[in-house]
Amino acid sequence: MNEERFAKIVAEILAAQLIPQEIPKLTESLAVDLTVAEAYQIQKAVLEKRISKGEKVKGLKMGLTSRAKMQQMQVDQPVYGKLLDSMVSSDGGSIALSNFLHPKVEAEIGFVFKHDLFGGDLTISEVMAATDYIFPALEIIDSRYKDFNFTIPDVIADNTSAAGVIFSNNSRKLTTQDLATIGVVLEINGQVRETGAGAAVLEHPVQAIIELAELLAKEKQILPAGLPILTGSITQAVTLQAGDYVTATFGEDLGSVRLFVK
Ligand code: OOG
Ligand code: MG
Repeated sequence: MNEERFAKIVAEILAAQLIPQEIPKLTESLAVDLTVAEAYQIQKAVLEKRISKGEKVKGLKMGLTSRAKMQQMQVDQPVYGKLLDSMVSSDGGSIALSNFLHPKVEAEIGFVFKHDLFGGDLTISEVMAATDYIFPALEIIDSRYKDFNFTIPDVIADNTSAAGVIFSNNSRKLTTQDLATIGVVLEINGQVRETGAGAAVLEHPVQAIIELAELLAKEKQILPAGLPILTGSITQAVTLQAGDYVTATFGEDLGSVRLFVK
C-alpha cells in the first residue's frame, strides 16, 4: 500500500475513534485487499497518534478468542489490541451511552504478570508461574464500522473495537485451581443474559496469553510485567442500553465486576 493511502486510512480511523463516528469498513471502501499485517500497521500508527497526543497504554487485549464471539461476529481468528487510559472506568462506576456508537459489553478474565513474557513457544505452566494475579473485567467494545460489521483486517485496524474497560479491584492469585472451569454469569438489571466457563476461551484462558505473546513476538514486542491483559470474551457480547446495570460474577472466588450505563 502506498504511503499516501496508508496515511489517509490512519487519519480516517483516528477520527472515527475520537469523534466517535461510524465509517464504512475498509475492506469495502478500499479498492485493494487489506492484509492482517497491514491492518496491524494501521492499528499501530493510529495508537501512536493517540499516544503522541497524551493518551497512555493501560492494558492489552486479546479478542475473538471464544467460539461464541467468533460465531457472533462471523470471523475465524483471535486478534489483539491496546487499552488506553481514556477507556478505563472504575469498578461500580458509570459510562455515558452518548459517548459511544453502539456499545456491547463482554465479561473477561484478566491477568497481571510479575515477569515479562516473550516468545512463540511458551507453555501453560510457564505462563502460570509468571502470573502475579488474575482479576475479573468488563470490556466495552464499540466498532467504528457501520452496523458493527467487519472482517478480521478491518477490526484489527480499528484496534479490535476497544472503547471501554473496567478492571475489577477483586483479584486473586492463580492457584492450581483450573481456570478452564471458572464459571461466569453476566447479568443486566438482575437478569441473566449470558453464562460461560473459562474453557470457552481457546480451551484455556492461558492459551490466549500464549497466543498474544506469540503475536507480539512477531513484532519483537514483549508482554510486559505489571500491565493488565484481557483474554477475550467468554460469551457473546451483549448490547448496552441507557439505564443498564451490568454485573459479571465469576466462580472460584474470583469475584465480580460492575458497571452502570447512564
Ligand atoms: C472485536 C473485539 C472482540 C473479545 O473479547 O472477543 C473482543 C469485536 O467483536 O468487535 O474484544
Ligand atoms: Mg474483549
